Order: sequence, then C-alpha cells, then structure tokens
Amino acid sequence: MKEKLMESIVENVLQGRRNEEDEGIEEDYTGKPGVAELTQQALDNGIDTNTILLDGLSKGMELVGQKYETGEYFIPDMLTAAEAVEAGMEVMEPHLAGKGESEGKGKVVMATVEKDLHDIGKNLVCIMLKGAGFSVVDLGIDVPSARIVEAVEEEKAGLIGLSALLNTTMVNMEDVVKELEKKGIRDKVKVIIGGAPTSEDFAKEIGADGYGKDAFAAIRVAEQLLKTGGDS
Ligand code: B12
Repeated sequence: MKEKLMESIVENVLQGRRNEEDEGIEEDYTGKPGVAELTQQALDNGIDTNTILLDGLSKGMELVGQKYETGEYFIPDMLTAAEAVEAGMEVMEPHLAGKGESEGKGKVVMATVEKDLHDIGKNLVCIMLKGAGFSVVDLGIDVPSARIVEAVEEEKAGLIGLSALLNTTMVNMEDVVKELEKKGIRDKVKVIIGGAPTSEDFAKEIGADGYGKDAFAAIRVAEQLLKTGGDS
C-alpha cells in the first residue's frame, strides 16, 4: 500500500497533476486522483509525513529535474510539476506545522536569495523546520539581502536560512553575510545555506555558519547552531 501510494504520487508529480481535475502531460488522467488526493490518502493510511515528503513529493521533483536535464521535459513541464508538489505540500502542512511548536526551538527567517525564483526546496525546509518546533518566517523568493537583514532585526530571529538553485544567484548569499556585518549584527544571528549548487565548502567560503544538503540536514544544523549560541 505504502509503496504503491508513493509511486502514484511520483507519477502524478511527473504528470504535473495537482488534483483529479488535471489532465496530465501525457494522457487524459482526468478524474483519477492527483497529488493532493493521493497525499490525503497517504495521510489517512497513517503513512508518516517524512516518507510522503521524501519518497513521494521530493522524489517526483528529482525525476522531473533529470527529465529536464535530458531534454525530455521543458520549463512549462517543470512548472506544472512544481505546482503539483505545492498542492501536496498544502495538504501536508497542517500535519507538520506546530508538531513540536511548544518546544520553541527558536525563530528562523527563510528566503530564496535575490534573482532566484526556485522555492520548492525552501518550502520543504520551512515545513520541516516548523514540524521540528522552530518558528519560521518565510520571506519568499527573489528577496534582496537588505530585506532579509531587516526581517531578522524586526523578528529578532536567531537564524537565517538561505536558498539558491542557480550558480548565478548563490553569490547573493555572501551579500547577506556582508549586510549583517555592515549593520553590526553578524554575531547576533547564525546563517545556514542550502540548494543544489551550494556546499559545505561554499558555506565556509562566504562566512556562513552551516550548510544543509536536504531538509533533514537543515533541522540538524539549525538545532546545533541555536543550541550553541544563537539569539533565540
Ligand atoms: C523546478 C525547477 C524550476 C522551476 C521552479 C519552480 C519553483 N516554484 O521552485 C522553474 C520552471 C520556475 C525554473 C526556472 C529556472 N530554472 Co530551474 N530547475 C528546477 C528543477 C527541475 C528542480 C528544482 C527543485 O525544485 N528541486 C526539488 C527540491 C526539493 O530540491 P532542492 O531545491 O535542491 O532543495 C533541497 C536541498 O537543496 C535543500 N535546500 C534547499 N534550500 C535550502 C535552504 C537551506 C537553508 C537548507 C539548509 C537546505 C536547503 O533542501 C531541499 C529539500 O531537501 C532544477 C533541476 C534540479 N535537478 O534541481 C532546475 C534548475 C535548478 N533550474 C535551472 C535553470 C537554469 C533555470 C532557469 C534559468 C531556466 C531558464 N532558462 O529560464 C530558470 C531560472 C528562474 C530564476 N530566476 O530562478 C538549472 C540551474 C543550473 C545552475 N546550477 O545554475 C537547474 C539545475 C536545471 C538544469 N540542470 O539546467 N526552474
């Protein structure tokens, strides 16, 4: 049951089907459950949220990436697949958010850096951090460094999470670190980064405090950094 449902979620992400009303890329699937309905079915069957995120939604998006790289999929296909993943995440969110909120592990400001529109990974990280008991302020996509730093001051956040998926935008992460230094608050907040082109080495190079390969690593690194001296 579990494997079958996860396979169906992957298939429907690949078909870009948010729900039963969508046709799908290859053939007329209309009327069959889409990602939203399948995610609900998985939850109703007691399948844990991490499995749905990893073996369903994320795996589907990974395959979409591969198909884009081999020229089988084009940008509109990626977009419809991204919308299908979003539909599944919406169904998941109430089951994740606040799961451990009372623990109040600290406040995180999350953003995709300037000129970068990719947000699926960031949204996953937001959902997982919330589920793990952090309070998350999501600034969205294409966020200028100054706005990120302003939000940290307003929200008195102890951690910033930055996402970038493009070689051309990952450099904007360093701007955020510089902006924090300029404002004299670099020592008040920890910075973690993530997204496919980034790495542990890159994090060190730009003066960030941590790097997370995926949403699970994001939780681990956030917990570690806030325990060892974040502000909240
Ligand atoms: C979906 C997608 C899009 C969608 C985005 C929709 C959306 N709402 O996000 C659309 C169609 C808009 C798009 C546009 C473009 N894209 Co695009 N896109 C992708 C694709 C297929 C998947 C990305 C994704 O969602 N992955 C799934 C998520 C779950 O994974 P993830 O983002 O890596 O996130 C995980 C980790 O990285 C980590 N993580 C992420 N953020 C953070 C943050 C923190 C703090 C931490 C700790 C961890 C963390 O945790 C996440 C969960 O596990 C990738 C291919 C790929 N293989 O990655 C290309 C890709 C990223 N895109 C690419 C390109 C070139 C573009 C365009 C320039 C195309 C064009 N010519 O217009 C534009 C740029 C638009 C812009 N200015 O940003 C290239 C980038 C190459 C590069 N390295 O520079 C890729 C790699 C495709 C390719 N091989 O060419 N894209």
